[in-house]
Amino acid sequence: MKKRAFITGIAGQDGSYLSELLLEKDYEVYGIIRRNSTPEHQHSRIDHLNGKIELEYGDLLDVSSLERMLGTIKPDEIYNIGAQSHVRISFDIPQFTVQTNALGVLNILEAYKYHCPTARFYQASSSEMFGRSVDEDGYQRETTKMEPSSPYGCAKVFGYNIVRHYRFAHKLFAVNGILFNHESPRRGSNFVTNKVVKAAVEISKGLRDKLPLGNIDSYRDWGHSKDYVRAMHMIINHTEPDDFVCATGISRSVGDMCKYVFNKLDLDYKDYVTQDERFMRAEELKYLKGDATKLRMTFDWEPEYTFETMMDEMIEHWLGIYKENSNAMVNRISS
Ligand code: G4F
Repeated sequence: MKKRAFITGIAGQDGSYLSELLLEKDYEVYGIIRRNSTPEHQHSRIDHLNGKIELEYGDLLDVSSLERMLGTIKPDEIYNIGAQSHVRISFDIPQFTVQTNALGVLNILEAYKYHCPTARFYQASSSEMFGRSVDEDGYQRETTKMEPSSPYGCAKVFGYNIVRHYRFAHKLFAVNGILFNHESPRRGSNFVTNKVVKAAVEISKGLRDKLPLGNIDSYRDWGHSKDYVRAMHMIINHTEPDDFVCATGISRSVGDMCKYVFNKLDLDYKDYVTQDERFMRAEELKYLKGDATKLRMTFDWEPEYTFETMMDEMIEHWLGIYKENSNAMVNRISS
């Protein structure tokens, strides 16, 4: 019989790549999408999977929808990757963020415990949980103390801990993947990589002349979402339930990333990037760099993309969009 996977956040960047991976592995794939007033934008990342995956309306805050889905589907694997995933926006909507990213995890764990306790459960935990705490060697790893510094990070710490609690208290196969930043052409264009690539391409086409950003001196460890969903599948299929960091181990500043992208388009980012208070954070994490030794040693996991091949793919994506439609989505200010 085919394995069944249930994915929250299926319409997002990771949900779409994960669905593709699981379909390749011959899974039946189910997922929930949240009701949205502009449904045509909601499926854009999974339109190509139409007819291959099963979608229903649901929400991490709507326990009845979770119970109905888990009770009827009886999945073998549950991937909880739905969230309010934007760190800066979590300062604007802290209560919604905490409800979804913390209480939402508890809601789905309860439905899992009651309706399909023999399934395996993956929780999308985040490097934001470490916050301002960095080990002496400059890395963050599974043993690093957690000192989150955003409503998003605080909520993710709750999610991480409640998953571990359900593992130990109720003997459930519930695990955390602690993922550092991961990007792709499917990344929302209000996250910094895709915001920069989209704007740089627009500038190269003469469609705009400035790119307002927040802090360009912060460092991030950027990998590719496709590599990271492979890690999710390995983690949930381990011989025993455990938690793993997933990262490249290489950190670059936002400014370095801008330099790479603009150079590729024969531009100098310093001529276009401005600093805008709107995109600064009440508390910034200056330096994130992950140590994924445990993941690499346990599963032989290695990223297939480098920073350069990933950014090149994103640049090609936006160049392709503007080739097709020279006025596509210009000048939308994003967070
Ligand atoms: O792309 P970002 O918004 O990602 P951030 O905040 O690091 O969070 C992402 O990665 C986390 C894993 O570590 C996930 F848990 C989370 O869900 C999300 O996927 O910002 C990256 C850096 C930050 O330092 C930010 O301050 O870029 C800086 N930045 C500078 N200007 C900007 C901007 N970020 C955004 N979004 N927009 C700007 O204009």
